[in-house]
Amino acid sequence: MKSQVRARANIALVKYWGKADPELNIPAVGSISITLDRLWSDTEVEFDQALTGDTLLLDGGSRPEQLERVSRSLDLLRQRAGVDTYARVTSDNNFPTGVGLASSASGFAALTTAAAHALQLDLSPRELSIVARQGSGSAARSVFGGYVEMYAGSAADGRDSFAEPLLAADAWPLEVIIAITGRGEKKVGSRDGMERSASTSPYYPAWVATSESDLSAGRDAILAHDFDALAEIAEHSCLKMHAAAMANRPPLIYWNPATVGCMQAIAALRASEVPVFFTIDAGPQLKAVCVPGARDTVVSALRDVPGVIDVIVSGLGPGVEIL
Ligand code: 2P0
Repeated sequence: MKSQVRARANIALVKYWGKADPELNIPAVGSISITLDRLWSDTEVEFDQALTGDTLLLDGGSRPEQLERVSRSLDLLRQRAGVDTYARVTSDNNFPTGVGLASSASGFAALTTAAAHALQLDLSPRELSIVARQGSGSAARSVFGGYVEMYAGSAADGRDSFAEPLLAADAWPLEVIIAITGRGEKKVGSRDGMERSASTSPYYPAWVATSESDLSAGRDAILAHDFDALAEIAEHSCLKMHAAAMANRPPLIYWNPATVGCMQAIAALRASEVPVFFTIDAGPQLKAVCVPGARDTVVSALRDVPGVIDVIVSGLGPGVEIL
């Protein structure tokens, strides 16, 4: 009744922002991501009849505010297995939590896979993705490695809202350089931020209305290994998502001055024909995506931006692994 799983973080190149069904956590738009090899969550789940409730140890500390969400994911799998035993969950991230580095993606993908394995449920990767989605939308993508597409789906019960592989990591081995520009946990999480966009941002309807064409452009660029086309659509999707959030009431700005400095550094590199583009999630870190030959140039340009605290380099990685 015990299993340990490693799941990697992913970053979206065509972004998820907004929900069609907050209860079942069905996204309003599809998304396309890459799974990273250097950022992961190692999560152990042990079902134990001696427990009187689920317990959670995250990065060595108890996080009572996260426990309810974890228990809800465990409940989905307990129902399938027909058991009501509580579980001890221990999860460690090898990167900072809650700063816009997709810890909920790797965390819920690892939690779902470990719990299903511990309960000896024989779920397909697609079923795992559906269950992971209900913990965190982006977690549905971290079940898989390489380039991944998440479908919003249209079924009311969410059965067609899952991720699947689009292209293997080694078919087009891009690299990601993450510029850390702030270490504090964000004040407004993506869940609250996207719900506020849906209810208050005048740009949210346009965000949803243009998502299908962005997904199609992103998918085509990846399948054709067309770096310039991917750069264009990824930066557009990122800036459009942030524009929608900035127009929330109250406004939501995830960037700091160093985030903008990094964006300008990446724009300057691309103007001098270095194959690199940026994306930014619900936090101040900038993620630069480049071809392997441009890595050192990009690392050094980002290190020179005032306010950059650290730089993490990653390749593309695999999906969930049972340890
Ligand atoms: C993404 N983000 O596509 C977008 C871009 C953040 C910005 O997916 O509410 O933590 O748990 O489904 O998955 C982060 O949102 O949100 C996210 P929930 P999640 O990567």
